[in-house]
Formats: sequence, structure tokens, C-alpha cells
Amino acid sequence: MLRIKPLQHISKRFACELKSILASKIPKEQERIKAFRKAHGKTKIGEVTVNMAYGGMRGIKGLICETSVLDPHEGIRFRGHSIPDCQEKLPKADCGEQPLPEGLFWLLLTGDIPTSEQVKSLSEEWASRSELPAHVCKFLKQVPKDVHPMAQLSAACSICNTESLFKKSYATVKKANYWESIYEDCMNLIAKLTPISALIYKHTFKGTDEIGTVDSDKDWSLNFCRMLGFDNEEFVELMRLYLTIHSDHEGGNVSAHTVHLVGSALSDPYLSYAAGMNGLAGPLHGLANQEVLVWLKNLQKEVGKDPTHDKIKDFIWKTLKSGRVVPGYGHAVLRITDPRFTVQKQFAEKYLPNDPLFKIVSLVFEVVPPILKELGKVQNPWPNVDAHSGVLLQYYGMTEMTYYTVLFAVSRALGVLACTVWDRALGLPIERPKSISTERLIKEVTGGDDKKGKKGKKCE
Ligand code: HAX
Repeated sequence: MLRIKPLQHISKRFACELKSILASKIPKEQERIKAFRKAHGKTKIGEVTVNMAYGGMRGIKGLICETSVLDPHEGIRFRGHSIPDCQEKLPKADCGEQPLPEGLFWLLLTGDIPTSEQVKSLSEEWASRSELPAHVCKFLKQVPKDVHPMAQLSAACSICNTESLFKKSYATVKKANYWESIYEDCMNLIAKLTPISALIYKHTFKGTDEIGTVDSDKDWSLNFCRMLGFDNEEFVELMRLYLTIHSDHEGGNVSAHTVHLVGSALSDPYLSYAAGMNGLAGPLHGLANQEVLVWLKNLQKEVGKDPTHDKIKDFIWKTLKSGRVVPGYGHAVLRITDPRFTVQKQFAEKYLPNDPLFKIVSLVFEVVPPILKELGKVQNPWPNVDAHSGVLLQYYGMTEMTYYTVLFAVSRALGVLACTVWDRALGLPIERPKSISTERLIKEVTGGDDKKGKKGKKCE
């Protein structure tokens, strides 16, 4: 079912380089943080209000994430690099224009822009680690086809933890060295994710369990596309872009935070990644890319071949009046059009400017924000990453919408697993914020009488 082309010339020098670069950076970073905490450990970096406690912890600075920072008015920066910056600076495939996700992973993990040779060595190394355990293949071949692809992915990754080197070595390895087996697990999991995901796609939608070969001479995205059964060079370029931009969005989003939280209990990376992907599978998070396309197809059916602003407006109001959200719009942190949306729009303008669904997406982009502003409660009326991705995928023939979040999950692995390596390298402890009951909170804030607001300094 899955054959791996033998690695005739895997460059051991480069294959080991990523880990040795990390090994040299980790002690310096540990020392830097130790000194910083010694000098400033008791400095306040914010405050918590009653509304924050009830409001999904928005804005509370309570997590460390080294790989990326999200600015509400600028968007994501991966280790300080914006998306256009990454497009310019990260190595590309021969004749390709989009960054290779291997390079982004290298950047997330080390903070350095890798060379083309280093990226090539990572492609080779992931190819060499990509073989699936027999029981994972067996599981995926037997799973009922009506199990959602994200549930299949989560289950397959969980049972893949038979391979965890961290789990095997936990009892005998010192805490300072945990990161080494965690690194191995993360590299193995990333490498196995593409064949796992391809097998889910082929088995569920194409009636075959044949995914072909992983070629160590080819990059991660090209191998993935071939396993999925897509050979079109433009689609491969789209996949390189897609797998790069969905990777990381700092530490507080549901998927990243869950992986971090579960990993803090020293669950192995297979289990913590699977837990995070169960969060990505929610419609307010990664499943929104599926929801968007379902919604757009319904819109297309309703407005017919001649979509006008007024017809689209009516459809949007109908969605809102039925109590649903407009999928692909809004964000908990961003206050602008998501740069991940913009870069996909640019791709569409170049490769599929006349696609009818792309034209609808562009019209929707004009119509939705004023309506969401009119509602008066939406903090961010602009499109997010999920507003565009499905349209690009369907254009190249990937029309199975329930699969779209799996692609997001493959990309998200790069960010959350790079974080996992650093979490263990920095020895971050088990996560355990304080919760409080309403009764206790009222007592603390008001001195016991919420109506009089006795002790409350500021009851918002
Ligand atoms: N359509 C309709 N109403 C919306 C809305 C939208 N797109 N976005 C926000 N709102 C509403 C909220 O539901 C909330 O209403 P209530 O007070 O009645 O509950 C109100 O506006 C305030 O919400 P907010 O503060 O602006 O947004 P939140 O931080 O609470 O939520 C969400 C952020 C992304 C979940 C939200 O904007 C949403 O539901 N968007 C649609 C789903 C979506 O596209 N999700 C993907 C987000 C990006 C992502 O994580 N990708 O993986």
C-alpha cells in the first residue's frame, strides 16, 4: 500500500543538522529565560477582569509561545517574519514560487531562515520517517466511511503513539533531556501525517487504499499531493502555500492551546496533537473551511448564475436571522482582513481569475463586512483564513469538503509540534490555571452582595 523509495543518498550531515542546531540553541535560551525571570519574575504583564474570566480569557497574557506572534492590526509573524516575507525568503521548489513548508518548520523551530540544502535534507528526512505502522493502516482501512475525516485523523494519530520514543524512554530519561525524544516523535509524526491523511482521503472518497510511493527526492507537499492523487503543478504550488500559511497562529487558539495543555501533562506528542485536532475540528475553528464551502455552494444555488450585491445581501441576512454565523468571517484576535486570506486571494487572482465561485467569494468580501458592522456586536467584520481555502481546493478538483480541515491539520502540525519541542526544552510545567465559581467570584468582588456592589472596585 505505502512503499517508500529507498533513500540512496540521504545526506546524514544535513539530516542531523536540525537537531544539533537546536541542541546548541536550547541551553542559551534556557539561560536567557532564567536570567529574565530572576530579574523580572514578579513584574505584572496585565490584569484579569471579571469579563475576561467569563469571556473566553480574551487578552489574558498567560501563555508562552516562541514560534509566532499575532498582531491584531498586522497579522501573523512567524519568528518575526510576515507571510510576504516568508514567501520571499524561504526556499522554494525548483521552478516553484511558493515557500516550502519544510523551510517554515525549520524557521519555527530554530528562528533561522534555512538554506535550500537544509530544506532538501528535511524533505529527505521526513520521507525516510514516513512509513506507517501496520495497525494504523489496518485501522484506517476498516473505519466506516461515514466517520468524519477529522475524527479518523485524530484516532489514527492517537493509536500511532505505539511509536512514541518519549513514552518508551520517559521512565529512564532526565527532564532536561525530554526534548530529544519529543523532537524525534514530532519529526516522525509530521512525516507520517501525510500518508495517514492521504489514506483517509483515498479510502473515504476514492474507494481505494492505494496511496503509492513516497519519493525522498521530492518535497513534502509534492509527495503529499501525489499520494492524494493530484499531479497538477499549480495544485502542488497551492499545497506548498497552504501548508505554510496554516501552520501557526501563536499559542492561544484552540488547537495550539490544546496541544500545549495536553503536552504539559507529558502526554506524548501523538496524543497531544490528536487532542488539539479535536479542537480544530470545531466549526468556530478549523472546520470553518468546510462550513464556508457548504455555505458558498448554497449561496450559489440560491443566487443562480447572476449574483448581484442585493441577492448576496439577502442570503447573508437569511443566514444571520436563522441564528447562524457567517463562516469565514470574524476573529478572536485579528482586527483586519487576515493576511492568510489575502495571500490566497492573490493566488486565485493569478491562477483562477474567472472561476465562478472565486467571483462569488470576491463579491461576498464586498458585502459581508458592512453587514457585520451593522450588527454592532461583531469585533472583527473581516474575512479570516477559512473564507478562501475551499474555493481554491475545489477549483483543482478536490471537492470533498469534509476533508478540508484535514489539510489544515497537516499544516497546523508544523506549528504546534515545533512548540511542543520548545515546551519540553524549556521545561514548562503542567498547566493549571485557577478556576472559580460564580458564587465565590461574587463574594470576592462584592463582599457577598452582588446587588449592592459592596466591595467591588469597578463592576463592569
Ligand atoms: N457572523 C455572525 N456573527 C458573528 C461573526 C460572524 N462571522 N463573528 C462574530 N459574531 C458574533 C459572535 O457570535 C458574538 O455574538 P453573541 O454575542 O451573540 O454570542 C459577537 O459577534 C461577538 O463576537 P466576537 O467577539 O466578534 O468574536 P469571538 O472572538 O467571540 O469569536 C469567531 C471569534 C471566529 C469564533 C467568530 O468570529 C465566528 O464565529 N466566526 C465565524 C466562524 C469562523 O469563521 N471561524 C474561523 C475563525 C478562524 C479560525 O480559527 N480558523 O481556524
